Amino acid sequence: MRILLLFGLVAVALTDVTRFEGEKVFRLKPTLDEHVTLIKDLAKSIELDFWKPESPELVTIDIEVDIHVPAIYLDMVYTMLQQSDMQSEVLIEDLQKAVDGQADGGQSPRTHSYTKYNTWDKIQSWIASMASSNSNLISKQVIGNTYEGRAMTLLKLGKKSSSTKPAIFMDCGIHAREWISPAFCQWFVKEALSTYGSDSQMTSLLDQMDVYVLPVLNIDGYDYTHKSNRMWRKTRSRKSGSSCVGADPNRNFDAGWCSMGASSNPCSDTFCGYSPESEIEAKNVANFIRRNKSTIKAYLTVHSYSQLLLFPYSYTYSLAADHSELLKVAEGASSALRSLYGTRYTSGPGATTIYPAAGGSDDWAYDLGVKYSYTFELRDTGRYGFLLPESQIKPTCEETMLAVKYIAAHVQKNLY
Ligand code: DDK
Ligand code: ZN
Ligand code: ZN
Repeated sequence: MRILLLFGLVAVALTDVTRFEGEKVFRLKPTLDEHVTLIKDLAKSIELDFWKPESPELVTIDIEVDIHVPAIYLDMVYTMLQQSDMQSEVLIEDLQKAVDGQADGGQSPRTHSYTKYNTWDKIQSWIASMASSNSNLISKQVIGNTYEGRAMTLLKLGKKSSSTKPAIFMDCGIHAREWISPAFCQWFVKEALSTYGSDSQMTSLLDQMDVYVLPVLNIDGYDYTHKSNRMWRKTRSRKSGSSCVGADPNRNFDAGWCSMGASSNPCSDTFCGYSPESEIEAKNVANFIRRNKSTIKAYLTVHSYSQLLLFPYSYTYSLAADHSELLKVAEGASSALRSLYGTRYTSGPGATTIYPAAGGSDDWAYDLGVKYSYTFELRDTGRYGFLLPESQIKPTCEETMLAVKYIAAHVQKNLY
């Protein structure tokens, strides 16, 4: 009997997948201080999943607030909305339907695909095969392991050279649920390899510079979103004394750490961690960039959603020393992006364009001396949010390529 019970528990643990039947995503528009207070109070009393901004502490007046509400709290939220005069709309009627609808091509393919959201296992073997098939243009190196022991493999793109070349560093998948981000890093690697030699800009970029690509930074979290909870954001680190798992890797870098727009509550989605670089994934990336700080000229980090191109600072309202150049390049990159499908991006410093957020990788890299430091928030603006349909992977990646190439061209122009 005990044995049976044990087997039962193990079986439940192995198949414990969070489902979202009947759950909704609302967009609230707080226009009064009372609205803001109401949202924050609600977040204290019930379990809400903040999509935008990513935690209740970041809610302010006159911004859009997208929240995912579990079915059991729907009545409560409707009542609250009726009693206040806050404007609101339902973005997603049934979250489980949206999750299921994200893969619009039927069953998941056996093989890796650039127009699907690949699992970590598929991405891992894709990394291995990319690195072994194009040895004149690509190599790989492990920069450390994740909390759960997965190897963080960095791809280095660029024509082989006997001397050290200046480089651009790009990571994707800092946040687990932002699936379009790793899809973009994979797309970038494919495009770089397949257009080298035919596209003059890509050829000159990879002749003169190296581009380091980390396809998934938060691998443990990404794997968890495929296997257990699609809406997970943080790492998967555990600490004795807390029942809550993980920290926000984009609040864990040593840049005004945990001072504003981050939470010291281990259960929060914007938990800054127990100390700067307490998350091994952040530490591994920071160590690599520190070691190569003299060659790394640009740092790009890819997130979703909101269609923003952000640059320092987010931990302070002060403008970066290079503000006007960073803004000019961001605006150029945004208009290059828009030229393809008309997708509109907003650019500006993080603190005023999205929200104050200390401990971000972009601010950290910038203060280390990496001047061209940018955070992308890819499609969309909330219709699907994190559940961007696979049919949008291709257009999103195509347009984002134009922005990344625009920034790279500017970096290249300013090398010597
Ligand atoms: O980490 C965040 O909350 C978003 C991406 Se989901 C970016 C915030 C601005 C850049 C942080 N330095
Ligand atoms: Zn993110
Ligand atoms: Zn985001």
